[in-house]
Amino acid sequence: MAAEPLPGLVVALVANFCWVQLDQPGADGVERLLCTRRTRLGKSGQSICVGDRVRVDGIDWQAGRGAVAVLEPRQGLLERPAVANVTRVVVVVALAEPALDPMQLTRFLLTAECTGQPVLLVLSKADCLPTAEVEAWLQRTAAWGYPALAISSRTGVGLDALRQRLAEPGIAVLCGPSGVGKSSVLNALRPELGLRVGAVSGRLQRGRHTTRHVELFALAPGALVADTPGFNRPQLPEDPSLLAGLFPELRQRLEQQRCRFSNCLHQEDPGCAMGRDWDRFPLYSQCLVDALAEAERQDRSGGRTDQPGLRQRGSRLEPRLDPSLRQGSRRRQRQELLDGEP
Ligand SMILES: Nc1nc2c(ncn2[C@@H]2O[C@H](COP(=O)(O)OP(=O)(O)OP(=O)(O)O)[C@@H](O)[C@H]2O)c(=O)[nH]1
Ligand SMILES: [Mg+2]
Ligand SMILES: [Zn+2]
Repeated sequence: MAAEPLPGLVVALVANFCWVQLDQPGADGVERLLCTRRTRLGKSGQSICVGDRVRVDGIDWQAGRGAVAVLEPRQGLLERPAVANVTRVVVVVALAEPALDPMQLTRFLLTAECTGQPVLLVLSKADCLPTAEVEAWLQRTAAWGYPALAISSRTGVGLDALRQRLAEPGIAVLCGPSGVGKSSVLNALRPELGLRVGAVSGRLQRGRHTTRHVELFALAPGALVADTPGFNRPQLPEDPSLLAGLFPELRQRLEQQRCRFSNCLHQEDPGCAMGRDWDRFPLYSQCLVDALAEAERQDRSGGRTDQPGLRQRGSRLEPRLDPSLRQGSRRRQRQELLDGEP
């Protein structure tokens, strides 16, 4: 009997299988099926992610098994941790144990911004830091454009506010370094989940990579939250010229005021509307240098074909100028003669 494939949501991946939560329970109230992937999905080059909408057929209700027959188009993708159809990215970093590292936090915020979805910043383990220091971090990150929530899974501080945000319909993803308390906060919000948590250890109080898989949990009707494995160093976007658009404070300033050159990289260039008088300027500059170095490395290994339109000079990046634009800047021409560059 060839029934219509049934719609559902991929809630977890396990080796070559995935767990699919059916939109409508089937025979005997079965809600979840362990599914194999059909080869034709593989041939079209598409790999299934948690958060994907799929259709399942070949169902054996008694064994609770089926096969993914159709992968529906995606709205958006968080690349790492891989989650499809994300509607909110919740970046979680600890205020202490492990200590908050502004560069690491910035890299997480950048991957979150890449999705184009709303980003919520959560500062965890508020019980580990004096209130004044927590307040200072809240003010600092608010100036970056992130009105953050300070929470503690231990004392319960901030959990009601977070619960409210996570109860909005859609798919929210908790992401951040290992050991910051992502699984702990889900346990605090829904104790029956009983997720595994692991103590931090070592001089840097690093986490132990306790969570191994991405998994979606329901916090309210229609509101799903993904717990994800922590990691330390998110990749930067492939195209370095996209970086500026991923810093909300830069984005906001540039909406009001324009730089002299439309391809300005905001590195203290003359006529730059941003200048250097903003907190994350050094972090932004470092990201730009790192992103370019990565792009060049990819270029050399033949990993990419597009040119980012930037070049490195010492520790600075400059746009590769269109020759017609170059004539506009005598100073730059002179400088280039001095540098021995074309
Ligand atoms: N003091 C304090 N400790 C906390 C808090 N939340 C979590 N912890 C502790 O931090 C450690 C790590 O917690 P986890 O929830 O496993 O962290 P995680 O972010 O899920 O880590 P990974 O799964 O490795 O990515 C555990 O020992 C928790 O008890 C908190 O609010 N305050
Ligand atoms: Mg965890
Ligand atoms: Zn500028």
